Amino acid sequence: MIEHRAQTTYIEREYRGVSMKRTWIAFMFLALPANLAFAQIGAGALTRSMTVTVHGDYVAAGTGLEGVEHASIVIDTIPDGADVVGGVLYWGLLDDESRAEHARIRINGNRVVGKLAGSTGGCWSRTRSFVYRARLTAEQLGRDFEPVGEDPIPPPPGNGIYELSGYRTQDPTVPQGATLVLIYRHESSRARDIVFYDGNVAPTPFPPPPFFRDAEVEIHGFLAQAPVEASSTFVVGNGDPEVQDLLYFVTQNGSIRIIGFSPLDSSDGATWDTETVDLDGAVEPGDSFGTAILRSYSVRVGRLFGIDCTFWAAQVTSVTTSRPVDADPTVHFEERILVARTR
Ligand SMILES: [Ca+2]
Ligand SMILES: [Ca+2]
Repeated sequence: MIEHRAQTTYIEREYRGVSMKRTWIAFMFLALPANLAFAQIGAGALTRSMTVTVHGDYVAAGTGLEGVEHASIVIDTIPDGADVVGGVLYWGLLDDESRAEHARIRINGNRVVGKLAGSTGGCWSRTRSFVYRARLTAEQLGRDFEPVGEDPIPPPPGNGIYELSGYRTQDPTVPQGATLVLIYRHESSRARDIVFYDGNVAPTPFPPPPFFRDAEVEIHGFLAQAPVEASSTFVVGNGDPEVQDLLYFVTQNGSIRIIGFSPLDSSDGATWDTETVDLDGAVEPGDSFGTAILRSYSVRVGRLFGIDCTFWAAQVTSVTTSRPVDADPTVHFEERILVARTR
């Protein structure tokens, strides 16, 4: 969502982990007004938190959490015969300060305590945005799981409804949304490197129109094998359908794949987006990195200018690989953070 920032123009000095194209930095400085007020705001970073190599892939889906006491994430794209080996739940919120309750959420009634992945500036009169991460084993995800779909139903978890509740909703906390990423293994599937980056990137500085702002995250941790099948998922909070943006992926050799136009529109529900770009045939054999980019366009609001006040929580990427698969991928998910069944 866009936020008015009257009388203040922000230029960040610290932009760790992400970079803006130099040409646009130059344009921005040429366009700066003489009475510019400098303010330092943290823009944050996404860093690699996990790589899992399996005969399989990931699926991801999200939900908005703003204004509701509970919500559900529907997973319905796991292929028949696959087994879930574990998953990662991301959630984000706005607040004026860090609180222990931010780390708490329930999935299917089971209490989860997450870890802070990153925090940057906030929006909507809240000074901070927070992203939390919880790795969950298949056993943990399967407790009180409600399967849907055709018979025969595989052992839980899998395709079905994952209910979220128990997150802090009291003012001034504003929960934004959550995304569940499940890793599955399938005996007939090709091997894939599945790479998780998470943290918090907020491209909040306000260039005047017609300029835009790119936040970039370089994705490493994979080695592509022909014929390449790949995809990458953006997890972003606080997208406003009225303010334009672009999500795209640039491969090692410069091929570009774009997700529609203005995808940060809270299509998961207020106010969250989980958006996946298909990279089949774009990533080339032997590639070992690519760049995910979140572009925010300027918009005029009365006499002021702003960009969509989004915060980028995570990026999950899978690429077919020739690397050896993990002997036991389940170990990646054993963080012992699901506390108890509390239903
Ligand atoms: Ca938008
Ligand atoms: Ca969307």
